[in-house]
Amino acid sequence: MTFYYRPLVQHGPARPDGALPLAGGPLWFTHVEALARGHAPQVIPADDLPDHDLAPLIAPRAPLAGLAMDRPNVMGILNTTPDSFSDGGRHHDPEAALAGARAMIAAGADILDIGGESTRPGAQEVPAEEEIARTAPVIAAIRAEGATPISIDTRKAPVARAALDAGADLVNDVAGFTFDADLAPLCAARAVPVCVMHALGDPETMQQDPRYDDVLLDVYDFLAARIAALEAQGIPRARIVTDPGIGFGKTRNHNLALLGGLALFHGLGCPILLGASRKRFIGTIGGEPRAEARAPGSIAVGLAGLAQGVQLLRVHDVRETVQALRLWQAVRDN
Ligand code: HH2
Repeated sequence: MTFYYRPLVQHGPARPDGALPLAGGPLWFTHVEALARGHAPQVIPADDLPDHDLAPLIAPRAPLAGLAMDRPNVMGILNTTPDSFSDGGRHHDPEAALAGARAMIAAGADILDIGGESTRPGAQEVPAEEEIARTAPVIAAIRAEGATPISIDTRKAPVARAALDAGADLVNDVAGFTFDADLAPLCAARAVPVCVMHALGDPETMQQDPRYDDVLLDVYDFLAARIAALEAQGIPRARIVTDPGIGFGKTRNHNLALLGGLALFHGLGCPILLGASRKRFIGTIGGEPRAEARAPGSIAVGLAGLAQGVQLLRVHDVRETVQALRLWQAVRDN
Protein backbone atom coordinates (compact mmCIF):
# COMPACT_ATOMS: atom_id res chain seq x y z
CA MET A 1 0.00 0.00 0.00
CA THR A 2 1.32 3.47 -0.93
CA PHE A 3 0.98 6.19 1.70
CA TYR A 4 0.84 9.90 0.97
CA TYR A 5 1.45 12.46 3.71
CA ARG A 6 -0.26 15.81 3.98
CA PRO A 7 1.34 18.11 6.56
CA LEU A 8 -1.21 19.80 8.85
CA VAL A 9 0.26 23.26 8.38
CA GLN A 10 0.26 25.84 11.17
CA HIS A 11 1.77 29.23 11.89
CA GLY A 12 2.23 31.63 14.77
CA PRO A 13 4.41 31.85 17.86
CA ALA A 14 2.84 28.98 19.84
CA ARG A 15 5.22 26.61 18.11
CA PRO A 16 5.93 23.41 20.03
CA ASP A 17 9.50 22.17 20.44
CA GLY A 18 10.27 19.79 17.64
CA ALA A 19 7.80 21.35 15.17
CA LEU A 20 9.15 20.96 11.64
CA PRO A 21 9.55 23.80 9.11
CA LEU A 22 7.40 23.43 6.01
CA ALA A 23 9.64 23.56 2.92
CA GLY A 24 12.23 25.54 4.89
CA GLY A 25 9.81 28.46 5.37
CA PRO A 26 8.11 30.10 8.35
CA LEU A 27 5.10 27.73 8.45
CA TRP A 28 5.42 24.56 10.49
CA PHE A 29 3.78 21.24 11.30
CA THR A 30 3.87 18.59 13.97
CA HIS A 31 1.41 16.10 12.45
CA VAL A 32 0.52 14.81 9.02
CA GLU A 33 -2.56 13.22 7.53
CA ALA A 34 -1.62 9.81 6.13
CA LEU A 35 -3.65 9.01 3.01
CA ALA A 36 -3.91 5.76 1.08
CA ARG A 37 -6.27 4.69 -1.68
CA GLY A 38 -9.33 2.96 -0.34
CA HIS A 39 -8.48 3.68 3.31
CA ALA A 40 -9.74 6.21 5.83
CA PRO A 41 -7.24 9.05 6.45
CA GLN A 42 -5.30 8.94 9.71
CA VAL A 43 -3.56 11.77 11.58
CA ILE A 44 -0.12 10.73 12.84
CA PRO A 45 2.89 12.53 14.38
CA ALA A 46 5.31 13.80 11.73
CA ASP A 47 8.12 12.09 13.65
CA ASP A 48 6.64 8.73 12.65
CA LEU A 49 7.30 9.36 8.94
CA PRO A 50 10.02 7.46 7.11
CA ASP A 51 12.98 9.76 6.38
CA HIS A 52 12.52 9.68 2.61
CA ASP A 53 8.92 10.91 3.00
CA LEU A 54 9.76 13.56 5.59
CA ALA A 55 12.83 15.04 3.87
CA PRO A 56 11.01 16.66 0.90
CA LEU A 57 8.36 18.17 3.20
CA ILE A 58 10.92 20.12 5.21
CA ALA A 59 13.82 20.83 2.81
CA PRO A 60 14.31 24.50 1.85
CA ARG A 61 13.44 25.26 -1.78
CA ALA A 62 16.07 26.87 -4.00
CA PRO A 63 15.30 30.35 -5.36
CA LEU A 64 13.72 30.31 -8.83
CA ALA A 65 14.14 32.99 -11.48
CA GLY A 66 15.74 35.08 -8.72
CA LEU A 67 12.71 34.75 -6.42
CA ALA A 68 13.04 33.43 -2.86
CA MET A 69 10.85 30.37 -2.28
CA ASP A 70 10.60 30.66 1.52
CA ARG A 71 7.89 33.28 1.10
CA PRO A 72 4.84 33.78 -1.13
CA ASN A 73 5.30 35.44 -4.53
CA VAL A 74 2.59 37.06 -6.63
CA MET A 75 2.57 36.17 -10.33
CA GLY A 76 0.61 38.68 -12.42
CA ILE A 77 -1.28 37.25 -15.42
CA LEU A 78 -0.89 39.05 -18.73
CA ASN A 79 -2.81 37.36 -21.53
CA THR A 80 -1.96 38.81 -24.95
CA THR A 81 -4.95 36.96 -26.35
CA PRO A 82 -8.20 38.21 -27.86
CA ASP A 83 -10.22 35.49 -26.11
CA SER A 84 -9.00 34.61 -22.60
CA PHE A 85 -11.86 33.84 -20.26
CA SER A 86 -11.50 36.84 -17.98
CA ASP A 87 -9.14 39.40 -19.52
CA GLY A 88 -9.39 38.45 -23.21
CA GLY A 89 -8.80 41.41 -25.52
CA ARG A 90 -7.55 43.78 -22.80
CA HIS A 91 -3.87 43.19 -23.54
CA HIS A 92 -4.10 41.99 -27.15
CA ASP A 93 -2.48 45.16 -28.49
CA PRO A 94 1.28 45.25 -27.59
CA GLU A 95 1.07 48.81 -26.21
CA ALA A 96 -1.83 47.81 -23.95
CA ALA A 97 0.10 44.71 -22.87
CA LEU A 98 3.13 46.79 -21.91
CA ALA A 99 0.93 49.23 -20.00
CA GLY A 100 -0.69 46.26 -18.23
CA ALA A 101 2.74 44.87 -17.33
CA ARG A 102 3.88 48.24 -15.94
CA ALA A 103 0.74 48.50 -13.83
CA MET A 104 1.22 45.00 -12.39
CA ILE A 105 4.87 45.66 -11.57
CA ALA A 106 3.94 48.95 -9.88
CA ALA A 107 1.24 47.11 -7.93
CA GLY A 108 3.81 44.69 -6.52
CA ALA A 109 3.89 41.69 -8.86
CA ASP A 110 6.99 39.57 -8.20
CA ILE A 111 6.84 37.89 -11.62
CA LEU A 112 4.67 38.19 -14.75
CA ASP A 113 3.18 35.27 -16.68
CA ILE A 114 2.72 36.11 -20.37
CA GLY A 115 0.39 33.92 -22.44
CA GLY A 116 -0.58 34.05 -26.11
CA GLU A 117 -3.00 31.13 -26.27
CA SER A 118 -6.18 30.88 -24.24
CA THR A 119 -6.55 27.56 -22.45
CA ARG A 120 -10.07 28.25 -21.20
CA PRO A 121 -12.47 25.32 -21.53
CA GLY A 122 -13.38 24.84 -25.20
CA ALA A 123 -10.51 26.99 -26.54
CA GLN A 124 -8.92 25.99 -29.82
CA GLU A 125 -5.21 25.69 -30.49
CA VAL A 126 -3.39 28.79 -31.77
CA PRO A 127 -0.63 28.31 -34.42
CA ALA A 128 2.87 28.79 -32.95
CA GLU A 129 3.69 31.72 -35.27
CA GLU A 130 0.63 33.59 -34.03
CA GLU A 131 1.47 32.84 -30.40
CA ILE A 132 5.05 34.07 -30.95
CA ALA A 133 3.84 37.27 -32.62
CA ARG A 134 1.60 37.93 -29.62
CA THR A 135 4.11 37.21 -26.85
CA ALA A 136 7.78 37.71 -27.89
CA PRO A 137 7.61 41.47 -28.67
CA VAL A 138 5.78 42.14 -25.40
CA ILE A 139 8.36 40.14 -23.43
CA ALA A 140 11.22 42.03 -25.15
CA ALA A 141 9.56 45.36 -24.35
CA ILE A 142 9.05 44.45 -20.66
CA ARG A 143 12.61 43.17 -20.40
CA ALA A 144 13.95 46.39 -21.95
CA GLU A 145 12.36 48.31 -19.06
CA GLY A 146 13.60 46.29 -16.10
CA ALA A 147 14.53 43.03 -14.44
CA THR A 148 11.15 41.75 -13.21
CA PRO A 149 11.15 37.99 -13.82
CA ILE A 150 8.98 36.88 -16.76
CA SER A 151 7.30 33.52 -17.31
CA ILE A 152 6.08 32.34 -20.72
CA ASP A 153 2.80 30.41 -20.53
CA THR A 154 2.99 28.03 -23.48
CA ARG A 155 2.79 24.38 -24.45
CA LYS A 156 5.05 24.81 -27.50
CA ALA A 157 8.84 24.72 -27.88
CA PRO A 158 9.06 27.34 -30.69
CA VAL A 159 7.03 29.79 -28.60
CA ALA A 160 9.17 29.13 -25.51
CA ARG A 161 12.37 29.52 -27.57
CA ALA A 162 11.28 32.92 -28.91
CA ALA A 163 10.21 33.99 -25.42
CA LEU A 164 13.53 32.95 -23.85
CA ASP A 165 15.39 34.77 -26.62
CA ALA A 166 13.30 37.85 -25.83
CA GLY A 167 14.26 37.66 -22.14
CA ALA A 168 11.80 35.27 -20.40
CA ASP A 169 13.08 33.46 -17.30
CA LEU A 170 10.66 30.56 -16.72
CA VAL A 171 8.53 28.24 -18.87
CA ASN A 172 5.02 27.48 -17.62
CA ASP A 173 3.32 24.59 -19.43
CA VAL A 174 -0.33 23.84 -18.65
CA ALA A 175 0.09 20.51 -20.45
CA GLY A 176 2.78 19.36 -18.00
CA PHE A 177 5.33 18.93 -20.81
CA THR A 178 3.24 16.30 -22.57
CA PHE A 179 2.15 18.41 -25.58
CA ASP A 180 5.44 19.13 -27.36
CA ALA A 181 8.32 16.64 -26.97
CA ASP A 182 10.84 19.40 -27.79
CA LEU A 183 9.87 21.63 -24.88
CA ALA A 184 11.62 19.81 -22.00
CA PRO A 185 14.95 19.40 -23.89
CA LEU A 186 14.83 23.11 -24.73
CA CYS A 187 14.33 24.05 -21.06
CA ALA A 188 17.10 21.65 -20.02
CA ALA A 189 19.51 23.12 -22.58
CA ARG A 190 18.72 26.69 -21.53
CA ALA A 191 18.87 25.76 -17.81
CA VAL A 192 15.63 27.64 -17.07
CA PRO A 193 13.09 26.83 -14.36
CA VAL A 194 9.78 25.30 -15.41
CA CYS A 195 6.27 24.97 -14.04
CA VAL A 196 4.68 21.57 -14.59
CA MET A 197 0.88 21.65 -14.28
CA HIS A 198 -1.68 18.86 -14.18
CA ALA A 199 -4.48 18.89 -16.76
CA LEU A 200 -6.87 16.09 -17.63
CA GLY A 201 -7.26 16.16 -21.41
CA ASP A 202 -6.79 19.28 -23.54
CA PRO A 203 -8.61 22.59 -23.23
CA GLU A 204 -11.04 21.77 -26.05
CA THR A 205 -12.54 18.79 -24.23
CA MET A 206 -11.29 18.83 -20.63
CA GLN A 207 -14.51 19.92 -18.95
CA GLN A 208 -16.60 17.15 -20.53
CA ASP A 209 -17.25 14.90 -17.53
CA PRO A 210 -13.77 14.66 -15.94
CA ARG A 211 -13.36 11.62 -13.66
CA TYR A 212 -10.76 10.49 -11.15
CA ASP A 213 -10.24 7.51 -8.90
CA ASP A 214 -9.09 9.91 -6.13
CA VAL A 215 -8.47 13.40 -7.48
CA LEU A 216 -5.86 14.45 -4.91
CA LEU A 217 -3.81 11.27 -5.19
CA ASP A 218 -4.23 10.95 -8.98
CA VAL A 219 -2.97 14.51 -9.52
CA TYR A 220 -0.10 13.86 -7.08
CA ASP A 221 0.92 10.69 -8.95
CA PHE A 222 0.75 12.50 -12.30
CA LEU A 223 2.97 15.33 -11.06
CA ALA A 224 5.43 12.89 -9.45
CA ALA A 225 5.71 11.01 -12.74
CA ARG A 226 6.13 14.20 -14.77
CA ILE A 227 8.83 15.50 -12.39
CA ALA A 228 10.70 12.18 -12.73
CA ALA A 229 10.41 12.44 -16.54
CA LEU A 230 11.71 16.02 -16.53
CA GLU A 231 14.62 15.06 -14.27
CA ALA A 232 15.49 12.25 -16.69
CA GLN A 233 15.55 14.86 -19.45
CA GLY A 234 18.02 17.04 -17.59
CA ILE A 235 15.84 19.45 -15.60
CA PRO A 236 16.80 19.12 -11.91
CA ARG A 237 14.03 19.07 -9.31
CA ALA A 238 15.43 22.32 -7.87
CA ARG A 239 14.31 24.06 -11.08
CA ILE A 240 10.76 22.63 -11.13
CA VAL A 241 7.56 24.24 -9.80
CA THR A 242 4.43 22.08 -9.52
CA ASP A 243 0.80 23.06 -9.96
CA PRO A 244 -2.35 20.94 -9.50
CA GLY A 245 -4.05 22.83 -12.37
CA ILE A 246 -7.23 24.19 -10.82
CA GLY A 247 -10.04 24.11 -13.41
CA PHE A 248 -8.18 21.99 -15.96
CA GLY A 249 -10.39 18.91 -16.33
CA LYS A 250 -11.91 19.37 -12.86
CA THR A 251 -15.39 19.80 -11.49
CA ARG A 252 -16.11 22.17 -8.66
CA ASN A 253 -15.74 19.30 -6.17
CA HIS A 254 -12.43 18.25 -7.71
CA ASN A 255 -11.17 21.83 -7.35
CA LEU A 256 -12.29 21.98 -3.72
CA ALA A 257 -10.65 18.63 -2.90
CA LEU A 258 -7.36 19.85 -4.41
CA LEU A 259 -7.53 23.18 -2.58
CA GLY A 260 -8.26 21.45 0.74
CA GLY A 261 -5.39 19.03 0.25
CA LEU A 262 -2.85 21.41 -1.33
CA ALA A 263 -0.17 20.87 1.32
CA LEU A 264 0.15 17.26 0.14
CA PHE A 265 2.04 18.53 -2.91
CA HIS A 266 4.95 19.70 -0.74
CA GLY A 267 5.86 16.01 -0.68
CA LEU A 268 7.04 16.43 -4.29
CA GLY A 269 9.92 18.55 -2.99
CA CYS A 270 9.19 21.51 -5.31
CA PRO A 271 7.59 24.94 -4.84
CA ILE A 272 3.83 24.97 -5.46
CA LEU A 273 2.03 27.38 -7.79
CA LEU A 274 -1.70 28.00 -7.33
CA GLY A 275 -3.73 29.38 -10.24
CA ALA A 276 -7.34 29.75 -9.15
CA SER A 277 -7.83 33.40 -10.06
CA ARG A 278 -11.32 34.27 -11.36
CA LYS A 279 -11.99 30.66 -12.36
CA ARG A 280 -15.49 29.36 -12.89
CA PHE A 281 -15.98 27.65 -9.51
CA ILE A 282 -15.29 30.99 -7.82
CA GLY A 283 -18.17 32.46 -9.80
CA THR A 284 -20.42 29.49 -9.06
CA ILE A 285 -19.80 29.34 -5.32
CA GLY A 286 -19.42 33.11 -4.92
CA GLY A 287 -22.51 33.93 -6.98
CA GLU A 288 -20.61 36.15 -9.45
CA PRO A 289 -21.15 35.45 -13.15
CA ARG A 290 -18.74 38.23 -14.25
CA ALA A 291 -15.16 36.89 -14.28
CA GLU A 292 -13.65 40.37 -13.84
CA ALA A 293 -15.61 40.83 -10.57
CA ARG A 294 -14.23 37.71 -8.88
CA ALA A 295 -11.26 39.29 -7.06
CA PRO A 296 -12.74 38.77 -3.55
CA GLY A 297 -13.34 35.05 -4.08
CA SER A 298 -9.98 34.66 -5.81
CA ILE A 299 -8.22 36.31 -2.87
CA ALA A 300 -10.05 34.08 -0.38
CA VAL A 301 -8.84 31.01 -2.24
CA GLY A 302 -5.34 32.48 -2.57
CA LEU A 303 -5.08 33.09 1.18
CA ALA A 304 -6.25 29.55 1.86
CA GLY A 305 -3.38 28.44 -0.40
CA LEU A 306 -0.87 30.63 1.42
CA ALA A 307 -1.93 29.09 4.73
CA GLN A 308 -0.84 25.76 3.22
CA GLY A 309 2.54 27.10 2.17
CA VAL A 310 1.97 27.82 -1.53
CA GLN A 311 4.97 29.78 -2.85
CA LEU A 312 3.47 31.29 -6.04
CA LEU A 313 -0.01 32.76 -6.52
CA ARG A 314 -0.97 33.30 -10.19
CA VAL A 315 -3.52 36.15 -10.21
CA HIS A 316 -5.24 38.72 -12.40
CA ASP A 317 -5.92 41.21 -9.58
CA VAL A 318 -2.37 41.99 -8.50
CA ARG A 319 -2.98 45.15 -6.48
CA GLU A 320 -5.80 43.60 -4.44
CA THR A 321 -3.90 40.35 -3.89
CA VAL A 322 -0.72 42.11 -2.76
CA GLN A 323 -2.74 44.13 -0.23
CA ALA A 324 -4.42 40.99 1.11
CA LEU A 325 -1.11 39.14 1.27
CA ARG A 326 0.56 41.93 3.25
CA LEU A 327 -2.24 41.93 5.81
CA TRP A 328 -2.26 38.15 6.06
CA GLN A 329 1.50 38.17 6.71
CA ALA A 330 1.29 41.02 9.22
CA VAL A 331 -1.32 39.20 11.30
CA ARG A 332 0.55 35.92 11.00
CA ASP A 333 3.89 37.39 12.08
CA ASN A 334 2.57 39.64 14.86
N1 HH2 B 1 -4.42 28.75 -15.60
C1 HH2 B 1 -4.58 29.34 -16.81
C2 HH2 B 1 -3.49 29.51 -17.67
N2 HH2 B 1 -2.24 29.13 -17.30
N3 HH2 B 1 -0.79 28.17 -15.69
C3 HH2 B 1 -0.60 27.58 -14.50
N4 HH2 B 1 0.63 27.18 -14.13
N5 HH2 B 1 -1.65 27.37 -13.63
C4 HH2 B 1 -2.93 27.75 -13.95
O1 HH2 B 1 -3.84 27.51 -13.12
C5 HH2 B 1 -3.17 28.36 -15.22
C6 HH2 B 1 -2.05 28.55 -16.08
C7 HH2 B 1 -5.95 29.78 -17.23
O2 HH2 B 1 -6.23 31.07 -16.80
P1 HH2 B 1 -6.07 32.40 -17.70
O3 HH2 B 1 -4.66 32.57 -18.16
O4 HH2 B 1 -6.60 33.53 -16.92
O5 HH2 B 1 -7.06 32.18 -18.92
P2 HH2 B 1 -6.87 31.73 -20.42
O6 HH2 B 1 -6.31 30.36 -20.42
O7 HH2 B 1 -8.28 31.78 -20.98
O8 HH2 B 1 -5.95 32.69 -21.11
